[in-house]
Amino acid sequence: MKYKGIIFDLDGVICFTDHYHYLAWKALADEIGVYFDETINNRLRGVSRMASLEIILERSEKAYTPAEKEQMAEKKNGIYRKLLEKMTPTDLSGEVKETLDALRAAGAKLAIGSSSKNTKLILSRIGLGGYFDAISDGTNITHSKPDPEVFTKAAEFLGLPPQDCLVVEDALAGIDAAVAGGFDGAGLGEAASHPKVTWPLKTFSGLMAIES
Ligand code: B16
Ligand code: MG
Repeated sequence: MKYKGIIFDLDGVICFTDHYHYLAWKALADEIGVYFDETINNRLRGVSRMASLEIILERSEKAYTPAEKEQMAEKKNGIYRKLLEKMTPTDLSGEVKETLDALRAAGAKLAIGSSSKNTKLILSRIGLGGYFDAISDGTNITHSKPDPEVFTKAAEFLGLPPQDCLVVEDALAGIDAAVAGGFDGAGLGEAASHPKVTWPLKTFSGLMAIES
């Protein structure tokens, strides 16, 4: 086995909560009269909740106080969490589950490295509560991607140095974070085209080819 540990991003890699993020931000943006679309939403991948709000407010003519911003972020999170209630274990694809099981059977330790503060809720909705050997998420970091903290912590929780771990990401900011932390990175979606990605992937199960 090439890597002793594999650290997976959540949104856009293990499951597809990105559309729910979009719907929740769109509802907030419409309410405050700010233009927002799927292209702007792409810039929010892997970016923390408050940093995402700042990106949305780039198009706002009105300036908001920190307290108002907190309120807006909380409102978005309420809408988002309501949407997460729709998720069930059928939202975990067979391809993802079978690949995770096969990587574990081959001896790899598996961790989550996600910016989301809703990570544990999402994992339990899709039937993966308790599945991972370690979880590093938005609740244990002070700097979000492209800072490597979320992955450095995940490796620490696994008891492995970064050079023994692979990071799997869908966001450009996520691959930047992996590189900054000294990790090899596997990229899905737009992250596959990052100039510094170690392994560009077409599908999640493509991970098996790296590991064999
Ligand atoms: P929350 P990831 C990220 O998840 C999302 O891609 C990003 O859009 C979101 O703003 C961020 O989590 C924070 O999420 O509001 O639930 O704390 O891709 O790092 O798994
Ligand atoms: Mg992601």
